[in-house]
Amino acid sequence: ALDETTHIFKSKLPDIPLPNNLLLHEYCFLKLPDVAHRTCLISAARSYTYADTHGASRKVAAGMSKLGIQKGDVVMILLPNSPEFVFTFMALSMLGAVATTANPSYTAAELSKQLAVSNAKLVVTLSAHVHKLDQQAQHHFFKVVTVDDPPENFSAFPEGEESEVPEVEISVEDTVALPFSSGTTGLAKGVILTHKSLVTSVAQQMEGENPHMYLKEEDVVLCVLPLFHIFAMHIVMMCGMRAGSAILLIEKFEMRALLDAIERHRVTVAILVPPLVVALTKNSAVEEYDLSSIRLVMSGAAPLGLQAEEALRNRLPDAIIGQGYGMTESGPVLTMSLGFAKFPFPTKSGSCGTVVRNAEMKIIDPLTSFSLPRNHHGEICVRGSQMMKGYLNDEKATAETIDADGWLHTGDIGYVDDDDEVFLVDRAKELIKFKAFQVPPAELEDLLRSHPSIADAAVVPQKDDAAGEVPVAFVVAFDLTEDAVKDFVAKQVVFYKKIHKVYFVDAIPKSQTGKILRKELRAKLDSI
Ligand code: AYL
Repeated sequence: ALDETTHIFKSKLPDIPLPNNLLLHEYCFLKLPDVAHRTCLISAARSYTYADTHGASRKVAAGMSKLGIQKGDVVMILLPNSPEFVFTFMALSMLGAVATTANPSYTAAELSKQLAVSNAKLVVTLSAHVHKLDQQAQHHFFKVVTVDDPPENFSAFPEGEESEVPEVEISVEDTVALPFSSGTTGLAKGVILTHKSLVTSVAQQMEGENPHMYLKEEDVVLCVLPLFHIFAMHIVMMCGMRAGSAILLIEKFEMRALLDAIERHRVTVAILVPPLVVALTKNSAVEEYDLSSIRLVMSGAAPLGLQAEEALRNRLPDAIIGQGYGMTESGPVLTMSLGFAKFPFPTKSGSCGTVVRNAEMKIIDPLTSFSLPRNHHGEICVRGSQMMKGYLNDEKATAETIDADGWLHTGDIGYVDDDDEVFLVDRAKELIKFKAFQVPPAELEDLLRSHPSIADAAVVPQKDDAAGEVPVAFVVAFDLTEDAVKDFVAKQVVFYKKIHKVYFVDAIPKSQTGKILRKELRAKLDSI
């Protein structure tokens, strides 16, 4: 049966009309008239109703407009989980401007790259981070505002009057978010997500007679994962607001504080990554708290071990537990557990869910590119209007990811079983995932090669119990110690990109076209 026939997989749920004529902020605030006085955001300092959140977003939109932010301008949001993150994001959507989000733990070098590539005009941040924003770097000028008291020579978070929000003509094809991702190969690139792609993606979860992911107004959704990453940005902020749920913003992860917040605010929906699932099952403090309010747990963004999944079921016997599988470029959700649906379907442990509605999925043979039937392993491809438009200013990388027929190639290896459930088995792309954080090997290789005593380098993942994977380096060097190599990298990157082990070699194995033979290096690691 392995011929050219196209085996296309669809959701078990019927396609629906998509509301993707709406702009993202209009869609996220669609329930405003009904839920105006319900809680939207809960932060340590205070809570905001939907009316408060909408009003504050409009005031920020007016303020940013006065600062000169116009349609199409890119603004970097460099904030921890906070109400101001949400206000700024929604304000940018209202202005037809673009939010590029970054990790506040990034180093100055990492930030200046993203600022330059995205051509950001403004950074919204905390005073603690302004020292990392080098306005001279790469000859790229941008303004900085802080949401707390600004240090000398910096400005405060702009707020105008709601009546001052300018009238802007915005198309659903315009970019609204520009998260960065390295995709299947190379350096981090700006991922162009339009109003249409994100509205489609939220609608794929939230709409229809049987929504694929059923959230209610009464739900309290945990936001402990960072909003700067597409996972929480999409499923917690956008889906949570569309549903009219309350969103509990956790600024900084600390186990006891988290457990206390879950208990105190009666969290019903917990969106997690695998290391947090493991923490919830292994940490003995968990037993001291009442977590019985949790009705749904979703894990995503990295592989969840079967043992961790089972242990969580034992810990929370009444909760629905399942996974979502996404990729920044795919807008982001590809599959989600149908156990989360309003009228749920039975699901199996280890499954990443079923492809979302109004989308197509196929599994292709990596060598022949022919599509494969059920139960055969191959590269997962997806197609639908939720996908990114492409990478910013990078036609080559875009063409390598989205083919001429509109299929997005994920670089993930998996299969679809007899019940339409998708299982991931491997990652064929370069990307390393430390916990659920992206580590692009190409970036670390460039950095290593910039060292005067390093002639060549390759970075690959090594399996790790705590982090899933950690980056390790093979280097061709003279007169260097392992610690010197590690320190050189550690000083210039965020904590999760640090090199954990260095192997000195005579040469990096490469193909005739000069591509690093990563499989060979990974096999070498397995034999060490
Ligand atoms: P990025 N299991 C295993 N690997 C996963 C899973 C999963 N459930 N989800 C994502 N990955 C890996 O761009 C996979 O290799 O987005 C994928 O190509 O940082 C890569 O992570 C993409 O990494 C959701 C559910 C968003 C998940 C996401 C994931 C966003 C991670 C929305 O509802």
